[in-house]
Amino acid sequence: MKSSGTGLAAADIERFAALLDDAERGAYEVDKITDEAPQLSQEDAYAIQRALIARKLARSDRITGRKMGLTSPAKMRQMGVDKPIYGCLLASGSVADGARTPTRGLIHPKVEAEIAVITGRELKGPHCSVAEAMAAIDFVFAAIEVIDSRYRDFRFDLPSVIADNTSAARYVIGAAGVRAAGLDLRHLGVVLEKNGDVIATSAGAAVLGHPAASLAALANMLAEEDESVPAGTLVMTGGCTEAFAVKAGDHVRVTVQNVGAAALTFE
Ligand code: OOG
Ligand code: MG
Repeated sequence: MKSSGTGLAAADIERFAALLDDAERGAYEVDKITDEAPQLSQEDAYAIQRALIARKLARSDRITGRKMGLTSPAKMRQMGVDKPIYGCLLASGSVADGARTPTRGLIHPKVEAEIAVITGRELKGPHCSVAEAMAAIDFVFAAIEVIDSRYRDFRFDLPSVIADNTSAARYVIGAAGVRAAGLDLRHLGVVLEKNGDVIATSAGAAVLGHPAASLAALANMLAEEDESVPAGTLVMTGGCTEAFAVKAGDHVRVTVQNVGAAALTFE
């Protein structure tokens, strides 16, 4: 039996979703899906991602927002993948600003400095422009994403990482955001610190030229699934810098100029 619109049998979609779900819950690495299914299309990959999310929702998890990934040159270069992707943020991954979070339960976590937004009106693709996306942003926050690929050695290709909910693991949204009106998101400086040392610097423009371009790209990609970005959606626009490995004891802080900061300690 084929599932509609994909080349993979429905049973295979479920099997790959279960493989990734189990790996995340058990905190162990697995071979990337394309090792077994080299022809995996992007469509198949998003079908696996949806099945993976459905498994989590069936255990009473909740979708808290969306995330974009591989939106900056630094990330694309680091991962050897050259196209933006999207995934879901889940309540189980939310960590309060300034809180401590265990590394136990993670495989090989890395942190990313991100700019997050909350939308004030619905955005619908496929022709959503950067200007429309900018006008739809109500609030802006500094954010940290903790990514944790379920794949061996954090190595993957585009379909495999899409299936794995774009390596999503945990995230921190700065406790205090600011209104977007009047902010020039392109030119905001972004500083990533680990244990008090600056380990990377960037600017909003690193994210597809403008963080709102990432939001527009999300709306345009979701249009392919007949979905929109509803008003009130939290969106992480993607790492502005490359990602950095972290271990227990590390303190991470992301500061976004004129916006605020987000911090997290691993234990
Ligand atoms: C994929 C997820 C990338 C980002 O912000 O670019 C991502 C990965 O690099 O593991 O979340
Ligand atoms: Mg990210």
